[in-house]
Amino acid sequence: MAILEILEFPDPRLRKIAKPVETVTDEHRQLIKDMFETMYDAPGIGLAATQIDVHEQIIVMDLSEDKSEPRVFINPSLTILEGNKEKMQEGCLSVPGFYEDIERVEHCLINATDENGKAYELEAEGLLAVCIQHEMDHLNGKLFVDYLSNMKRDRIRKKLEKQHRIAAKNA
Ligand code: QAP
Ligand code: CO
Repeated sequence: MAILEILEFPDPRLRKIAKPVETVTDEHRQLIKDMFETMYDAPGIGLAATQIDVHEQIIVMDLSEDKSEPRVFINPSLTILEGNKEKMQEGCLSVPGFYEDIERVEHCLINATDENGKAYELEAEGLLAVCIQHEMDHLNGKLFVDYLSNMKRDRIRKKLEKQHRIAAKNA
Protein backbone atom coordinates (compact mmCIF):
# COMPACT_ATOMS: atom_id res chain seq x y z
CA MET A 1 0.00 0.00 0.00
CA ALA A 2 1.12 3.54 -0.62
CA ILE A 3 0.03 7.10 -0.14
CA LEU A 4 0.26 8.85 -3.49
CA GLU A 5 1.03 12.49 -4.24
CA ILE A 6 -2.09 14.51 -5.02
CA LEU A 7 -1.68 17.11 -7.79
CA GLU A 8 -2.85 20.61 -6.86
CA PHE A 9 -4.44 23.39 -8.91
CA PRO A 10 -3.16 24.93 -11.19
CA ASP A 11 -1.03 21.90 -12.14
CA PRO A 12 -1.59 21.42 -15.93
CA ARG A 13 -1.70 17.62 -15.48
CA LEU A 14 -5.12 18.08 -13.84
CA ARG A 15 -6.34 19.13 -17.33
CA LYS A 16 -5.57 15.79 -19.03
CA ILE A 17 -8.48 13.67 -20.31
CA ALA A 18 -8.62 10.17 -18.79
CA LYS A 19 -8.86 7.15 -21.11
CA PRO A 20 -11.39 4.34 -20.55
CA VAL A 21 -10.08 1.19 -18.85
CA GLU A 22 -10.31 -1.70 -21.34
CA THR A 23 -9.73 -4.57 -18.90
CA VAL A 24 -9.53 -4.25 -15.12
CA THR A 25 -6.20 -5.84 -14.14
CA ASP A 26 -4.41 -6.62 -10.87
CA GLU A 27 -2.40 -3.43 -11.44
CA HIS A 28 -5.65 -1.45 -11.48
CA ARG A 29 -6.78 -3.20 -8.27
CA GLN A 30 -3.49 -2.27 -6.59
CA LEU A 31 -3.85 1.32 -7.80
CA ILE A 32 -7.42 1.42 -6.42
CA LYS A 33 -6.16 0.24 -2.99
CA ASP A 34 -3.54 3.01 -3.02
CA MET A 35 -6.18 5.55 -4.07
CA PHE A 36 -8.36 4.56 -1.09
CA GLU A 37 -5.38 4.78 1.25
CA THR A 38 -4.51 8.22 -0.16
CA MET A 39 -8.12 9.45 0.09
CA TYR A 40 -8.63 8.16 3.66
CA ASP A 41 -5.31 9.64 4.75
CA ALA A 42 -6.15 13.12 3.41
CA PRO A 43 -8.96 12.72 4.58
CA GLY A 44 -11.37 13.05 1.68
CA ILE A 45 -14.63 11.57 0.39
CA GLY A 46 -13.73 11.20 -3.29
CA LEU A 47 -10.62 10.90 -5.46
CA ALA A 48 -10.25 10.59 -9.24
CA ALA A 49 -7.19 8.93 -10.82
CA THR A 50 -6.41 12.22 -12.62
CA GLN A 51 -5.57 13.77 -9.24
CA ILE A 52 -2.73 11.27 -8.73
CA ASP A 53 -1.50 11.74 -12.32
CA VAL A 54 -3.00 8.50 -13.68
CA HIS A 55 -5.11 9.30 -16.71
CA GLU A 56 -7.53 6.40 -16.73
CA GLN A 57 -11.24 6.54 -15.87
CA ILE A 58 -11.12 5.44 -12.22
CA ILE A 59 -12.80 7.04 -9.19
CA VAL A 60 -12.86 5.98 -5.54
CA MET A 61 -15.34 7.35 -3.03
CA ASP A 62 -16.54 6.81 0.53
CA LEU A 63 -19.23 9.07 1.94
CA SER A 64 -19.48 7.26 5.29
CA GLU A 65 -18.05 8.54 8.56
CA ASP A 66 -16.21 5.30 9.31
CA LYS A 67 -14.69 4.10 5.98
CA SER A 68 -17.51 1.55 5.74
CA GLU A 69 -18.84 2.36 2.25
CA PRO A 70 -15.98 2.22 -0.25
CA ARG A 71 -17.22 2.67 -3.83
CA VAL A 72 -15.29 2.19 -7.06
CA PHE A 73 -16.37 3.67 -10.39
CA ILE A 74 -14.50 2.56 -13.50
CA ASN A 75 -15.55 4.05 -16.87
CA PRO A 76 -18.54 5.86 -15.30
CA SER A 77 -21.28 7.38 -17.43
CA LEU A 78 -24.12 9.57 -16.23
CA THR A 79 -27.75 9.93 -17.27
CA ILE A 80 -29.70 12.89 -15.91
CA LEU A 81 -32.93 11.72 -14.23
CA GLU A 82 -34.06 15.05 -12.80
CA GLY A 83 -32.75 18.22 -14.43
CA ASN A 84 -33.28 20.29 -11.29
CA LYS A 85 -30.05 21.74 -9.94
CA GLU A 86 -29.00 21.78 -6.34
CA LYS A 87 -26.38 23.98 -4.77
CA MET A 88 -23.87 22.42 -2.40
CA GLN A 89 -20.60 23.53 -0.89
CA GLU A 90 -17.75 21.66 -2.56
CA GLY A 91 -14.10 21.26 -1.78
CA CYS A 92 -11.38 19.28 -3.53
CA LEU A 93 -8.18 17.57 -2.45
CA SER A 94 -6.54 19.30 -5.43
CA VAL A 95 -7.72 22.74 -4.21
CA PRO A 96 -6.93 22.43 -0.48
CA GLY A 97 -8.44 24.97 1.87
CA PHE A 98 -11.05 26.39 -0.52
CA TYR A 99 -14.79 25.65 -0.49
CA GLU A 100 -17.47 27.16 -2.73
CA ASP A 101 -21.14 26.63 -3.55
CA ILE A 102 -21.56 24.84 -6.91
CA GLU A 103 -24.77 23.89 -8.73
CA ARG A 104 -25.13 20.30 -9.93
CA VAL A 105 -27.86 18.09 -11.33
CA GLU A 106 -29.88 16.74 -8.41
CA HIS A 107 -30.77 13.22 -9.52
CA CYS A 108 -28.86 10.99 -11.91
CA LEU A 109 -28.20 7.40 -12.91
CA ILE A 110 -24.62 6.16 -12.98
CA ASN A 111 -23.43 3.23 -15.04
CA ALA A 112 -19.97 1.99 -14.12
CA THR A 113 -17.75 -1.05 -13.71
CA ASP A 114 -16.43 -2.22 -10.35
CA GLU A 115 -12.90 -3.40 -9.44
CA ASN A 116 -13.80 -6.95 -10.59
CA GLY A 117 -14.83 -5.76 -14.03
CA LYS A 118 -18.54 -6.18 -13.27
CA ALA A 119 -20.92 -3.58 -14.72
CA TYR A 120 -23.43 -2.00 -12.34
CA GLU A 121 -25.97 0.77 -12.17
CA LEU A 122 -26.59 3.21 -9.31
CA GLU A 123 -29.21 5.88 -8.83
CA ALA A 124 -27.71 8.94 -7.14
CA GLU A 125 -29.17 11.91 -5.28
CA GLY A 126 -27.85 14.36 -2.69
CA LEU A 127 -24.17 14.20 -1.77
CA LEU A 128 -23.60 11.04 -3.84
CA ALA A 129 -24.92 12.75 -6.99
CA VAL A 130 -22.82 15.85 -6.32
CA CYS A 131 -19.68 13.87 -5.57
CA ILE A 132 -19.89 11.64 -8.65
CA GLN A 133 -20.36 14.70 -10.89
CA HIS A 134 -17.38 16.41 -9.23
CA GLU A 135 -15.17 13.32 -9.70
CA MET A 136 -16.32 12.68 -13.29
CA ASP A 137 -15.35 16.29 -14.07
CA HIS A 138 -11.78 15.43 -12.95
CA LEU A 139 -11.65 12.62 -15.54
CA ASN A 140 -12.47 15.26 -18.15
CA GLY A 141 -9.81 17.69 -16.91
CA LYS A 142 -12.31 19.92 -15.16
CA LEU A 143 -12.19 21.35 -11.62
CA PHE A 144 -14.91 22.91 -9.45
CA VAL A 145 -13.07 26.24 -9.59
CA ASP A 146 -13.87 26.35 -13.33
CA TYR A 147 -17.50 27.12 -12.38
CA LEU A 148 -16.45 30.21 -10.40
CA SER A 149 -15.89 33.73 -11.75
CA ASN A 150 -12.44 34.41 -13.24
CA MET A 151 -11.79 36.73 -10.33
CA LYS A 152 -12.52 34.09 -7.68
CA ARG A 153 -10.56 31.40 -9.56
CA ASP A 154 -7.55 33.71 -10.04
CA ARG A 155 -7.56 34.58 -6.36
CA ILE A 156 -7.52 30.88 -5.42
CA ARG A 157 -4.80 30.17 -8.03
CA LYS A 158 -2.56 32.96 -6.70
CA LYS A 159 -2.94 31.82 -3.09
CA LEU A 160 -2.12 28.21 -3.97
CA GLU A 161 0.83 29.24 -6.18
CA LYS A 162 2.23 31.21 -3.26
CA GLN A 163 1.83 28.20 -0.93
CA HIS A 164 3.53 25.99 -3.52
CA ARG A 165 6.48 28.44 -3.76
CA ILE A 166 6.87 28.44 0.02
CA ALA A 167 6.62 24.63 0.18
CA ALA A 168 9.25 24.25 -2.58
CA LYS A 169 11.63 26.61 -0.77
CA ASN A 170 11.24 24.67 2.49
CA ALA A 171 11.72 21.29 0.82
C1 QAP B 1 -15.30 16.13 -3.68
O1 QAP B 1 -13.62 16.31 -2.07
C2 QAP B 1 -16.52 16.74 -3.03
O2 QAP B 1 -9.87 21.56 0.99
C3 QAP B 1 -14.39 15.37 -2.77
O3 QAP B 1 -8.10 20.98 2.91
C4 QAP B 1 -16.43 17.51 -1.89
O4 QAP B 1 -12.82 14.83 -0.59
C5 QAP B 1 -17.75 16.53 -3.57
C6 QAP B 1 -10.52 17.99 1.33
C7 QAP B 1 -17.56 18.06 -1.30
C8 QAP B 1 -18.87 17.06 -2.99
C9 QAP B 1 -18.81 17.82 -1.85
C10 QAP B 1 -10.59 19.29 0.88
C11 QAP B 1 -9.63 17.69 2.33
C12 QAP B 1 -11.35 16.92 0.75
C13 QAP B 1 -9.78 20.29 1.43
C14 QAP B 1 -12.87 15.98 -0.97
C15 QAP B 1 -8.88 19.97 2.43
C16 QAP B 1 -8.80 18.65 2.88
C17 QAP B 1 -12.11 17.08 -0.35
CO1 CO C 1 -11.81 17.08 -6.57
